[in-house]
Amino acid sequence: MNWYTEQWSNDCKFSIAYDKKIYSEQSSFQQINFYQGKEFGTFFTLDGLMMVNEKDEFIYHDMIVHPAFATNPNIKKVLIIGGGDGGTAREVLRYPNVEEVVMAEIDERVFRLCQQYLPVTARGVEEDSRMKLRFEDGLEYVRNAPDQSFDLILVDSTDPVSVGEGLFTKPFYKECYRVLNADGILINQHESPYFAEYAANMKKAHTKIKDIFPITHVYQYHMPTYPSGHWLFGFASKRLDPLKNLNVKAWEQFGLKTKYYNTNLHIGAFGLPNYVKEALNR
Ligand code: AAT
Repeated sequence: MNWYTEQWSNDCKFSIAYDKKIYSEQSSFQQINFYQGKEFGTFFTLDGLMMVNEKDEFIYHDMIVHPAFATNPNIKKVLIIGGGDGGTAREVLRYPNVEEVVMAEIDERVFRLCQQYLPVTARGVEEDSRMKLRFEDGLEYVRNAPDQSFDLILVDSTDPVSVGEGLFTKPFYKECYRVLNADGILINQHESPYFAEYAANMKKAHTKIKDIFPITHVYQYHMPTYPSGHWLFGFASKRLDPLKNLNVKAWEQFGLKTKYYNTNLHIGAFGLPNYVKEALNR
């Protein structure tokens, strides 16, 4: 039996049995590996960390996309930063009102390999005429984007090491604020409260975002293959509040069938455990 093993903390490891290592490449940015196993199907890792697998990707991709659309059902222009597997774009493109989706992904190889090996997330994304693919650093992309040019920014990024580091900095969040319009929403990959290293990243991100956006929240979901299984997204905006402005009727009118998200869960997801509230000073 072959085992893919990931170090979750100094003293804790997580393993998945796999039948085949499908592909391996060192791109200009990171080590990309694809595996195939029985429990999670096909999965890929970047620099030895789980990114996406066929079995639990619906949880992450539902939760990064739908809470923002249930808060503002009129979102038309979306910027995805990272998200090279295509899963976030796939969910955004289900909304008929969306007119334009820019995906700024630093590593084109991730996208091309997912088109080949992970069609569950990548299929059909490039073919949608609303999609604009930009293979460049997300930080550079927002620096060069005009003021108030997006309704929604989704930061679907790796952890803040190597290429993902710039996406957890104050200058980046400031640029996001500038390029969002008055009803703009920023959702960001917000790490995890449980293991110390991830909790430190979570705290750093929240402190910086709180200094820039008037409305900030953190919401949780259960991600079986990410360290500890307890993972977070940040919600930041200029005006809209994900609880006060939640528009259940409008979201239900979209008629989307989702496997994880629903509007009751939306409300619950923003209720954080006490130790997380404390760590975030909320
Ligand atoms: N949809 C869930 C998958 C990911 S992958 C995150 C993507 O972010 C990768 O394709 C990576 O190449 C891209 N990325 C990293 N840094 C940058 C950057 N500076 N600009 C643009 N794209 C970037 C998220 C997994 C989350 C894992 C949590 N443990």
